[in-house]
Amino acid sequence: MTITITAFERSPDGGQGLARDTRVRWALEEADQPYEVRLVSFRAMKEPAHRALHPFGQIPTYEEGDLTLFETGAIVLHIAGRHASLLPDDANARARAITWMFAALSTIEPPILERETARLLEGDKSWNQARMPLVEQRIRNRLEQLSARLGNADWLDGAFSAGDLMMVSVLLRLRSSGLLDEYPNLAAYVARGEARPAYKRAFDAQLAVNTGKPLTG
Ligand code: GTB
Repeated sequence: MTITITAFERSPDGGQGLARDTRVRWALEEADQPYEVRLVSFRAMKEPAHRALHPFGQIPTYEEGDLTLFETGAIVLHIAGRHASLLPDDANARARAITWMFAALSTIEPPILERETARLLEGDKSWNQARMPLVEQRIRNRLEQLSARLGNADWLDGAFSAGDLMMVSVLLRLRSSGLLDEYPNLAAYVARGEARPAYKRAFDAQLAVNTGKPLTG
């Protein structure tokens, strides 16, 4: 059955992998699942046809036959559930990998989003300069804890899983902040994720949409 996802017609980052369709594309590439992409404009995202797929008027969405999903956590979990390359068969290992997916979305991503909101939407407020160090410290606290847990391992719990896919996707949002570089094992962890052929295919496909250049090879 054809899988169709939605993505920005024009991403604010020019297709540098920050929009959340990247993690869905990455999961589909890891699972070797072909998919189609329907591009939507910011205006179309808020119209009834798209809101019927996504109540909050956002991307990405996922359609497969009569199934429609939104929320990248749910979408990646759905894809991963059918592919041992993303979620191990062993019940306990599978539950732990899912735990890391939730940790990425519920514990690590919120302070990172808070920083983005503070920068992009509150940069002109008089109190922004005083608040920013507090926001960044909250990120550092989480990175320090994550760094301690990862240690010298390649991935968070044995083999690469959907937990790593989600964690790397979330950490990537810190790329331009310099914060990740304060934790060399986390910076190396993210680089390992980005070096995966499936990630590269996902990244290139998103970039091609935004540059208008066709994919090669
Ligand atoms: N919790 C939802 C999920 O995980 O699926 C969040 C979905 C979401 O935030 N979607 C964003 C969106 O549709 C795109 S990814 N925004 C438009 C809107 O709300 O009107 C967030 C994003 C977008 C662009 C960049 N960038 O270019 O740097 C980074 C992150």
